[in-house]
Amino acid sequence: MAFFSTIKKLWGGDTAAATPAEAQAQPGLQPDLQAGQPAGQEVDEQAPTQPEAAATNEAQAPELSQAWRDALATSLSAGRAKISQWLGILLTDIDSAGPELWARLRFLFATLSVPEAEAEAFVNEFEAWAWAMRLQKPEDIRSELRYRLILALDLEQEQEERTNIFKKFAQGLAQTKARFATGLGALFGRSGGLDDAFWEELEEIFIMADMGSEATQKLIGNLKKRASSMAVTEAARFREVLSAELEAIFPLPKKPKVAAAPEVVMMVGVNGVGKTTTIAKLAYRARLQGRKVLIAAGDTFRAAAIGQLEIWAARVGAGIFSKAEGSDPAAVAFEAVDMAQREGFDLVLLDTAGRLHTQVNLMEELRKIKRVLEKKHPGAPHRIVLVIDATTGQNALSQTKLFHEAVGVDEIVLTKLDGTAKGGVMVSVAITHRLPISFVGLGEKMEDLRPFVGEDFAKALLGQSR
Ligand SMILES: Nc1nc2c(ncn2[C@@H]2O[C@H](COP(=O)(O)OP(=O)(O)O)[C@@H](O)[C@H]2O)c(=O)[nH]1
Ligand SMILES: [Mg+2]
Repeated sequence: MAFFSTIKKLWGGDTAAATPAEAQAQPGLQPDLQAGQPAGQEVDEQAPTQPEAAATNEAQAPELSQAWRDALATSLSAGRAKISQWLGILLTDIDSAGPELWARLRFLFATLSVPEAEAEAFVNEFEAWAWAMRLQKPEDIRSELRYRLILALDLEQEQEERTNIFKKFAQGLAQTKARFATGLGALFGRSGGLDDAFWEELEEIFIMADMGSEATQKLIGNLKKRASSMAVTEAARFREVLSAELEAIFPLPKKPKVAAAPEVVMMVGVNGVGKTTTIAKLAYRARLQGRKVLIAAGDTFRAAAIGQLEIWAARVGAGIFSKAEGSDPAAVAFEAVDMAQREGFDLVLLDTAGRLHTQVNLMEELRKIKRVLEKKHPGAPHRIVLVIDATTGQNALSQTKLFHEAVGVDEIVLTKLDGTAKGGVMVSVAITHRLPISFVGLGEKMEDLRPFVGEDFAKALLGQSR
């Protein structure tokens, strides 16, 4: 889903880009490139819904030079979504977030025939963000604007952005890879065949990369089968086998069926793993995709947890539902969904406690929340997302077992992959529990939560390029 409701059709929603000729064949989809004036300009001047701030900006909007308009038009008419090129043009000679940038963004959106109200909302929200964050440095503006455009225009699956994410991913995995790759390099450099010594050494490398013994045994078993089916018998060709196996290990997250709004996502995980931060990042993503998000403060165990969520909600533009410290979390869940139904929210992200007096209490509490949600809103919770911290290595595995047995986990978000050598734990979680990893946390910034692609993970780990 894209924030700009009509725009993604321009690129077919996938890497297959519509050429200008193809777009022309579909009236209404072709950016108005030749006109010199953005499409919808007339509507612009008398849009009754325009917020006051925007109207003021419009009045003082600087003239955009013809050369600049031409450069943008040429880039857009290339027929592919080239976000870095557009950004380069948008930000040429821009050194602060101000009227010139807003005018350029409005022109870009109008040229792409983005619905007027949605374009205005984008510009106003970005302006408010830049102001609130006091982030005026060109590199901060660029990175935030890029993320917002990618999500609003639904470009995350485009070739360029996938390569970009892959680079970040490879950086985040650098330490895991270092531990993994040195041993593998030596092993694959050997001239011999796949004898016992080979398998033993491989096993040791997996254990060292924090895969754990159970998962390692399974992986070795799979690799033996795969090597024989691929007819690979020598160490020098084993990289292909490992790469294929790693790519196949990760199940894809299921798309939840949401019969009636809101979609309810229950976030679980022990304290400190990054649950609250991840809720904020997910809320932010969903907001930039044009969804109305309600965050529910179900961790009523600590007052600080409620306060932290309230601040995040305000910062990312989400609604918040909270009750006093010590309230029944199941009541929070119930009332939050009630509020979401009444007020037309698309998505509810429910935070939960990560620590109670005993583990039994915590699991009981989570089961109760789940039951209450099921009763209140058929289909809910649509997803139970377990957040785990990659730096905890093998602990991640026991946490997955605990939560999965108690409430049934649908998918995993793995945080703090940046700066750990223990990324191998992803493989053991995937092999042991057959659970999909939907997102990975590659840092503390909002844009550092990115969709996980198993194939890219395998390539990054083995030092291959996309
Ligand atoms: N480096 C890094 N830090 C993270 C990531 N995700 C969360 N954190 C940090 O982990 C700490 C704990 O996060 P919090 O969301 O409060 O954890 P919670 O107790 O599970 O809710 C905070 O300092 C976060 O900034 C990540 O992907 N990378
Ligand atoms: Mg928390």
